[in-house]
Amino acid sequence: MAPQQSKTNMAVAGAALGCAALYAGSSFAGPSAPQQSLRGSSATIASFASQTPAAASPASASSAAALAPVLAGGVAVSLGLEKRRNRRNAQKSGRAAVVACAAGKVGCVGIVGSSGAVGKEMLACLEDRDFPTEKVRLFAKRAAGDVVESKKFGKITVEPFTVEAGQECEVCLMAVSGGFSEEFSPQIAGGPLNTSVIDNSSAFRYKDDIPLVIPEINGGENSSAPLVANPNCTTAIGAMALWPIHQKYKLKKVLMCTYQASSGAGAEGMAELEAGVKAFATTGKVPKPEVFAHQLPFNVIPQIDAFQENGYTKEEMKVTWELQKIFGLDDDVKIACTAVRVPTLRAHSESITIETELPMDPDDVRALLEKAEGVKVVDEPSSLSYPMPLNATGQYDVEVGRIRQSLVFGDKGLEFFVSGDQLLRGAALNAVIIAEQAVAKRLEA
Ligand code: 2RA
Repeated sequence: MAPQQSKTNMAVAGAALGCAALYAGSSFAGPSAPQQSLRGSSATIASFASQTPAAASPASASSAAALAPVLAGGVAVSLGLEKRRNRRNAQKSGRAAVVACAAGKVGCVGIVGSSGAVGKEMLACLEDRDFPTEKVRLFAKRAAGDVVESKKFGKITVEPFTVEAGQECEVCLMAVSGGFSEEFSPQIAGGPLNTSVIDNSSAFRYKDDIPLVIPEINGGENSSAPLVANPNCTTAIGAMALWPIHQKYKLKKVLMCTYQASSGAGAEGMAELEAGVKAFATTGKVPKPEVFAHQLPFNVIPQIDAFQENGYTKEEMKVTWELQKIFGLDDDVKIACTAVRVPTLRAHSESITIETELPMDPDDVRALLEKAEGVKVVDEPSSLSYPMPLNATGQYDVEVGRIRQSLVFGDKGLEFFVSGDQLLRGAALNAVIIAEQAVAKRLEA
C-alpha cells in the first residue's frame, strides 16, 4: 500500500476516526512498513554509528536567536511573520491535520529541551496544529523558571527536567543531545502512563528495535512504539521527495549534495551567521567563528559533523544509513551524499540525482509528486520558479523542482532540487506528526 495518501482524503479519514484526534494525511492502516532493521552491512554501520563525532554542530542550542528581522543580502526579512503566514496557508489548503475534540485529548505533552531552536518549534507546531492535549509542560535546564506565553496552552512555567515529570506526560518530545536522550528517554518511555517518547537526537536512530519514522512513509504502527526516533533533517527533507519516486520506479542509486542552513547548528548557529553578516556590514570584518569550523558568512563549508574512516562525514553517512532503514532498501541500492553548510539562516536544500530500475518521464514524476503528502512541486522554469530556502522557510511542505531527465543516467535517471524547513520537516514537525499518530492510536484504543 502506498503510504502517501491523496491530499484530498484527509476529511474522509478524519470522519472515519470520529472524534478522535487524527493526523488525517498519514496512513493509519500501517503502510507497507519498511523493515526496521538496517539490512546487510550492519557491521560497517554499527562501527560508524558507534564513533563519537567531534561536535561540529551542537545538537541543541540554549540561547534564543531572534528570527526577525534578519539582514540578508541587504534585505530585512521578517522570517517570523512569514513563517506564520505560511502556516496559515498550509491550514487553508486543508493540512491542519489534527482534529481535536474535548473528549479526545491526552492530558499532557512534554517538551524536553524546550528553549532550543527545535524545542521552540515543537511548541509552535503543537499550537499551530491544535494538538489534542489538555496541557503542555516545558522542560529546560537553563530556562527553568521562565514563563512562556502560549496562545493555545496559556502561561507555561519552564521546569527543570526530572524522570518523574516526564512520566507524567503521555507524550514526551525530546529536543536534547544524544547523550541526554540515551540516558533519560528509556527511563521515561512506557512507565505508568505508557508515555510515548519521540527523540530528535541520533541516540536511537540506528538501533534495530527502535523505529526511525517519517510518518508519511513508515508511520502508523511504528509511531506508537514507546520510543521512536526522528530522522536527521537532511534525510527527512530528501526522503519526502524520494519515497514516492521509489514506490513507483524503484531506486538504484541516489547521489545527494546538500546546501545546509545555519539552523542545522541550532539557534547558536543562526546567531553566529547573523552576527557575522552584521559585523561585516558595519566593520568590514567577520568575527572568528565559534559554532562553525570556519567563517560561514560569504563562504561555504564542505564539512558537517565529524569525518569517518571512509572519508565521508557523519552527516553524509546519516543519509545513507537512515534512508536504508526508513525505506527498507536492499543493500544493492547505493546512496552517497556530500553535505555542505551554506550561509542561509534556515531551510536546507539538496540537489539529488537518482538512477532507477524503471524508466521515468519527468512530467509523470512531477504529477506523482503533486499528489504526495508533505510535498509541494515548485517547478516552472519559465517563470523562474523553483525551490529556494527562503521560500521553504516556515512551510510544512518540502518544495521540489528543477525536475529533469539526467544526462548521465538517461531515461532511468532524474535530477531535482529540494528545499525544506530544517526545523519543521527536518525536526519539530516530523516529531509532532509522529506524536499525532501515536495519540490517535491511543485515543482509538
Ligand atoms: C545540521 N543536520 O544541519 C544537522 C543537524 N541535525 O547540522
